[in-house]
Amino acid sequence: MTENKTVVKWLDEMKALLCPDKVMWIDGSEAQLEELRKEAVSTGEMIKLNEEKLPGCYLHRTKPNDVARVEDRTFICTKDKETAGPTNNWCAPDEMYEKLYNIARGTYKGRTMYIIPYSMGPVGSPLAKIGIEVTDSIYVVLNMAIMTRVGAEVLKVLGDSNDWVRGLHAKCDVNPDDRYICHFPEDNTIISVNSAYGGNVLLGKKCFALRIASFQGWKEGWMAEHMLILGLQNPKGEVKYVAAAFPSACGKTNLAMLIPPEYLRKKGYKVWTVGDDISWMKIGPDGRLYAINPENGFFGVAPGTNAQSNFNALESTKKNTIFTNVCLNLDDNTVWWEGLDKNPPKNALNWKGEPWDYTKYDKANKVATSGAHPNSRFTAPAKNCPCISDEFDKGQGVPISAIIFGGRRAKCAPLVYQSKDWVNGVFVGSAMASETTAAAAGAVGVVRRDPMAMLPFCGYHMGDYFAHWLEMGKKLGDKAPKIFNVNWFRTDDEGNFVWPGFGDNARVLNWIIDRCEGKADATETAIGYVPKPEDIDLTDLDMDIETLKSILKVDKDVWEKEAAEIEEHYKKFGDKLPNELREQLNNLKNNLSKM
Ligand code: OXD
Ligand code: MN
Repeated sequence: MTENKTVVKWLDEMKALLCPDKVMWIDGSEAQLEELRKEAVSTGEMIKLNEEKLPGCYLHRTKPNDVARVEDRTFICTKDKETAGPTNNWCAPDEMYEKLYNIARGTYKGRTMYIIPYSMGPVGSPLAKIGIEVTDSIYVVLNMAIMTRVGAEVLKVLGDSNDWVRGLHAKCDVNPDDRYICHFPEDNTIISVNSAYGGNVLLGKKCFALRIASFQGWKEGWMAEHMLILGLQNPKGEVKYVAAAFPSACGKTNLAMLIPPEYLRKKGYKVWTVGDDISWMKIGPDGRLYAINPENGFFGVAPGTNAQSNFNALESTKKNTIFTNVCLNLDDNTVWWEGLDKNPPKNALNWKGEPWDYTKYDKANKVATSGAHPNSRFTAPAKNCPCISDEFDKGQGVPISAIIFGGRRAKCAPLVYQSKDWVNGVFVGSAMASETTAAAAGAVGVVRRDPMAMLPFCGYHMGDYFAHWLEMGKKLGDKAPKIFNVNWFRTDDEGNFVWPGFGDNARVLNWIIDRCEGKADATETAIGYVPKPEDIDLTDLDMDIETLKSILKVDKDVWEKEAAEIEEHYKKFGDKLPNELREQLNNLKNNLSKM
């Protein structure tokens, strides 16, 4: 399909290494994808679901040992260990190539090598980048065909260029002891072996669009971030765009597809989704920051998704979707997951494909007793989403007015606050943290620092990453987006969430946009600008202003402890920590001492 010499050479090397029986270029045509779906059904790799209720939908089950991303087996292999920094696993490239090639050698024997040319971002967009993934998995091909733009067009855009990311995926025998997800940012190369689970094998997503792309952005002067992008439309029909970074499992997909409460909808407010997980941002010709979603679909967590929590996500999964590790309802050949509705199927197979008895479900032991795996997923085309933005497919990107950070903090961060300026905002992002919940393994309430929600995804030294953020701020000057922090998860003395969250988060988004436009007032506090309580609209909400005040409060003792923890967190970065951030921490401590 191409005469690009760099592509041909690498593919020759891959064929010699992997020894496939057959080679197939993925051209992106519906006819070819349909053949592959049929083949996957015939071998049992996928199950065709009820064509009337879920047209074009399939179920796939991974091995029980292969159900999530594996951070402890994820490596950044740069020549110098220092380049990868203290937050990444590192191995010397030569050593890792040798190890991985030994693992992958000959493992495509008896299999087909699928070659997937794909674009991250609309094909031909000035913000897009190209990758080629080879894989021995039809599941990977079909997921990539949803999550990225795949096909011959991509190679036309690539032409003779060497600016493309090499991706080798080999299932091997899905042995967790030999599972590695490795990135060679200096060679634009990704190698993933012994897994067949989404986040480890759909190499366009976390591997390329975050780990490799963050490195590229650092070198080339742009940003690859773990952020949703949404447009908030006001009653005049104007749309303002925000990008928001939250750690995994803090509701990015829900915020991206939010439906405002009825009274705001009636006034004409609406949210348009541009992306739910990743944002690539570049300074545009007018000096503002423009963002695209490099993906073409949603790889969302199924459990908890329902018509109330996220109507738009649920709608997105109703056709042409691949479900992974959910529960199969044998009565009508549809799917189910915990939190979908209150009617678990009576005649069903669980995520492992075993007969499932819903009465035995035990919240304390979900993996063993649930119908769907807690990390089960849907891979749904973005164009299925009822609120997908008109801008989604346009390559020029959307201008970002505000950047929002956030996490789960029971007592610390207020519902929302605005940083004092860009540098202060970078400080807020660098100190971002989330508390573990009962849903995650390990102790409850443990604070995990996750700067800019990039801890598992930053492809280089995080000290350099903070410096890059500061550098971008200098370039943007007064055109820089305003930076905010939100916390939907403040709890009362009984441990109940105070803020209703979900659609009501639109009330907070409105304040954020008003601040960007200089239309709302605020109170300056030690940490930044906090809303005047009367500026958060509580119409139709069962909440009084005193309760709202309680979650806008900045508590001196809590924040002094927080500042001490940030100081500890900063030690990791050694002398790569930018001085500006050290100063910011000192300012915070000073401000608190005056409280
Ligand atoms: C994801 C994640 O899967 O952040 O998007 O873990
Ligand atoms: Mn994510």
